[in-house]
Amino acid sequence: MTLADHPRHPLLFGPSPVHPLPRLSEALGGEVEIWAKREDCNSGIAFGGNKVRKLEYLVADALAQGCDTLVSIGGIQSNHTRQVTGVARHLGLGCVTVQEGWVDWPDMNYDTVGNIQLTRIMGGDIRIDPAGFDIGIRDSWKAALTSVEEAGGTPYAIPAGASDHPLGGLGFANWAVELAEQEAQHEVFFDHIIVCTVTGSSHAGMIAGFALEDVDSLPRPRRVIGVDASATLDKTVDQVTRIATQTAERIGVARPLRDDEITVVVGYEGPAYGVPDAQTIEAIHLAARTEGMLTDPVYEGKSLAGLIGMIRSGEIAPGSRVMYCHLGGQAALPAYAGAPGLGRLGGDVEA
Ligand code: 5PA
Repeated sequence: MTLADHPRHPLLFGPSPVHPLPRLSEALGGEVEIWAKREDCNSGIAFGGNKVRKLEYLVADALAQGCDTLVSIGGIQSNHTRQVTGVARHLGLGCVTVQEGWVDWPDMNYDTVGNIQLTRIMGGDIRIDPAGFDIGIRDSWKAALTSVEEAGGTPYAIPAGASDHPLGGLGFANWAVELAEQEAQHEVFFDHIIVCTVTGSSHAGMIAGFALEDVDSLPRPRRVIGVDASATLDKTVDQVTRIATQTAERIGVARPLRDDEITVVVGYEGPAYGVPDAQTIEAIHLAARTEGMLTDPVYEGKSLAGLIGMIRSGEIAPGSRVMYCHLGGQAALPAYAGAPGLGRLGGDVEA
């Protein structure tokens, strides 16, 4: 089977935009050319984001099965559950989302603004659960699925981040194919791809998608670098490896993946999932103040910190051309308004 054999229900505007970030590149020494591919503005549904891209494949399956309610899980400020709820509304389906206490964050508005506010506006059936951060399968999610059945509905099960699902990697395998087309249009080649990784299927899908490329036809080797923002590294690496392998098989990659195709870097995850540190804030400020490109303190601020750190350390060598995959997430920013540098005055970390 190939990627094109999998039914896809279109939810995006089309290919997500790509563009250079010349002032950010300049601020980091001007020797590495940085571009962004913008999943944060990929769709008109609920502000878009990486999950809408993944859901193109999952909802095609849900509709084919005749399901009437999407059931998923995330934290209180989950971007994923906001996007699942938006997609359900767009399709005229019901939606139940379990929202756990993944982050112990002291903002008094944490559980009313941002993603959860948007999910409530869309009329989502939100089930709050106090359990802490875990990307695995949870009993509360199984209970939500059962409750839909008991009420006479037909649920479609979407795990955290739409990742640990047979079709979870397809959206970002398609991202890799789309990027190669955009490279041809712009006559450029990206030797580094930077992506935030937590539940793993954005990163894993790309690995599988790029594994379809004929390496000998590329001008230079391509490295896909996942920047961990889970702070539970072993679980994320395990999940990325598993989903990349399954997805590669599913789309017809005719060889096992090599170890060097699966790279997760650490050091940018901050003190815990959902908690920024000084490098996260500095990264958010730098992209915002050089390019007007906004990022959040849970995911993209951390992958951006990774990009900045690897350019400064020389791990991404002068002469490289980098594609920063912006996966969305800005809707969480109001929930962090009490943090110095993210709303409250002070906390400026100048580059
Ligand atoms: C998320 C995830 P993966 O989960 O595919 O690894 O992507 C990480 C990621 N950037 C990166 C943004 C903006 C994200 O929202 N978010 C989760 C959520 O519940 O929102 C799945 C964790």
